[in-house]
Amino acid sequence: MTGDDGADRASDTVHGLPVRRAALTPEEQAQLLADLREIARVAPPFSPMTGWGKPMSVRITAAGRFCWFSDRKGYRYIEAHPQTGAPFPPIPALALRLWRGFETRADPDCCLINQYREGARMGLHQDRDEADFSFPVVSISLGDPALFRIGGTERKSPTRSFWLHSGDAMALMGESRLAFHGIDRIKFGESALLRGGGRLNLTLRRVAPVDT
Ligand code: MD6
Ligand code: FE
Repeated sequence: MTGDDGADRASDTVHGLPVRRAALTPEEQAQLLADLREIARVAPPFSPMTGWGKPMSVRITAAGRFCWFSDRKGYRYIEAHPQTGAPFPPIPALALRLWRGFETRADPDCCLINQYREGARMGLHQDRDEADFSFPVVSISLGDPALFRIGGTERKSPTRSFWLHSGDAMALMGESRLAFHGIDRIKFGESALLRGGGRLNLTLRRVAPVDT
């Protein structure tokens, strides 16, 4: 049965996407947050430039081998922090556990960390710079609720949206792996997890091909 919010309780899907509500307990969310604070200490978040030369409203950093990066030359994955030149820290164990609930062939080699402060959003985009689209992109939300918009594989395809809450895990995989998606807005200050409000989103991916 599908309700007004697009949720199908029997199979845990929302608008056809696998969504695991409250995949992390409040204690696990606090642990993951502590892990992310340590990552941000050694790999400080930065605001990549958009194609139009304007900084993104979201700040990003990463764990794992790769981090997504964008400047006037375009976007790509990098293996060293743009300011410190250091490699990125290892992916937190709790994040790997959630990934393995969606994909067991190989672990991710990139955990992108997006930081939303008041007014931050993310425009409609596709994630298509990875080598093998048979691997999912797994998303983990922490902090304030976010209105996630999902469309089809063309920018003009119709879109639908639903709220992601702290502790939710979700994946773009199969049919939806190359769907356009974005974050319309954040209910700033609603969650007590982050002091001062805001949202953190982790997206786990496999950037490099898996050796067979
Ligand atoms: C966000 N998420 O939730 C942005 N990408 O802040 C994404 O861009 C995303 O949630 C690929 C797969 C799942 C996602
Ligand atoms: Fe994305």
